[in-house]
Amino acid sequence: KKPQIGVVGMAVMGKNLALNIESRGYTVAIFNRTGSKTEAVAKEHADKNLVPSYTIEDFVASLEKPRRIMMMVKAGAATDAVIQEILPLLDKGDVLIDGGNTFFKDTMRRNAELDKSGINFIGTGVSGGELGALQGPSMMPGGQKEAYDLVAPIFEKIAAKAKDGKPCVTYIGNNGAGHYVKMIHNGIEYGDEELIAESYNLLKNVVGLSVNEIAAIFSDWNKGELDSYLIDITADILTRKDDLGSGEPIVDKILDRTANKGTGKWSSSNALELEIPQSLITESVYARYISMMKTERVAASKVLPKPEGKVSFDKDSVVEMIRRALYFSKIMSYAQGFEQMRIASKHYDWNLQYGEIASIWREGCIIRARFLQNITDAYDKEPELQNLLLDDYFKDIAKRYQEAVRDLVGIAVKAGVPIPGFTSAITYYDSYRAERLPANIIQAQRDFFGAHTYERTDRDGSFHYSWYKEQ
Ligand code: NBP
Repeated sequence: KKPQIGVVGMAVMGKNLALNIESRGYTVAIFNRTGSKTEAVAKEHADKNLVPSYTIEDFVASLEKPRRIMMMVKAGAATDAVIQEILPLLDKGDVLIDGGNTFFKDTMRRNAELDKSGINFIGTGVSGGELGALQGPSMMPGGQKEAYDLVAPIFEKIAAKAKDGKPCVTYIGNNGAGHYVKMIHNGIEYGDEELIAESYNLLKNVVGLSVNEIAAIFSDWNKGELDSYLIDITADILTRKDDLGSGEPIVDKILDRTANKGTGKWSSSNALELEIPQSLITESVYARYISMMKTERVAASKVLPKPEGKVSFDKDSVVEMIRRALYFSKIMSYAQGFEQMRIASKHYDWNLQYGEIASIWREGCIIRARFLQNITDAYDKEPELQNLLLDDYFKDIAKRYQEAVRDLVGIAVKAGVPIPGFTSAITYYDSYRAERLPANIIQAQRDFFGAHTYERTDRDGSFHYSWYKEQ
């Protein structure tokens, strides 16, 4: 039987995705630039319906038509190189899929270029890491709708399934929409990770709890509204001991520097480009950057004074205060992420379905969490919802939890512990709900020094004040 789909790229993601597809009853063609990798996969899984090829020509020729080819190669130049090699071998109506972590504008460009030759191009976000690829990722495909329909049966089989049985994949929109939504997913992931790290820092260095005690707290939090993959693995991480034998928790041995692959930065730059407030993700990106300045921080820690006053708080209530602040701040982060998608959807003409997007993140991906159901419910109730905070459920959480965030921010600032995520969350909340911001002063300044004119509260039009005229 001819393979119904082919996978290019036999590194961990491509291999696991090919095995996942095969396990759902398909025959899968496999190819990798370095043939030995293809050979190793074929040998290791000789009992499976995998068809290895060692030239790109053989690989393309082996496939059922219209061909479905999924690329799982390094994003960027490698993806362009593979497209250039494959393109002359394809026929009109074939579907080329890029499952890499590609920048959405590259996908828009490739989609438009390939469309000229009648080749369909789908850019799909794939989240869930290597285990997700093998067992069921969350997938965010964008491109020609009719091309998506050709791969939908396969994608729906290989994707993770939510508790209601729905596959965690849905058509996102034209050209780069899928990779855009994956980019926002990754930005949100940065925010979630940062908020969890800040909570750990406060529990450890302000409350003074042990790593074991913090593990138990996270584990407990995971039973309630914070129930999510990232809280769950953090609880697990905190229970692990050093594998090099010191007997200490492994987290105490891990250096406090976090690199990044750039997807958080993409979300933030796009927010700046479209002029959308995206402070929590952006602060999370900055937090990673400042973490990388370890040598400078160590030197500064020796010369810059720390706060002198003592912080006082009620030990019994502070853990619940942190839990509330974490949930409140997570909601602010998602409110910003969905706001960004709403504005981008108009800007790039995608018609994104926000409830559907939240629903395909419920399982399979790194940000999977119980509260995504609340987001889906909010958009089911009101598809044109301006901001998540205006939904009754989220409004009620904000009402009940805001005090905890305010108290916690006070404690942390007094203690001198950085909380860029929590502070940006409460600042966003207070800015978004502010009837009047001090932007009148900025307008006046701009009109004063640059004659940029100003708008008035009591009549339409633009005005210029004679700042230099004697009163
Ligand atoms: P890598 O991102 O490490 O890429 C390695 C693959 O790219 C190999 O198959 C390699 O072939 C191929 N490749 C390169 Br590099 N340059 C090439 C070229 N010029 N022509 C043809 N092939 C080329 O693999 P990965 O970690 O499996 O990830 C694959 C994609 O999935 C990436 O875009 C990644 O960002 C994305 N992703 C990864 C994860 C994850 O958890 N790892 C999660 C979600 C998405 P070779 O063997 O001949 O060098």
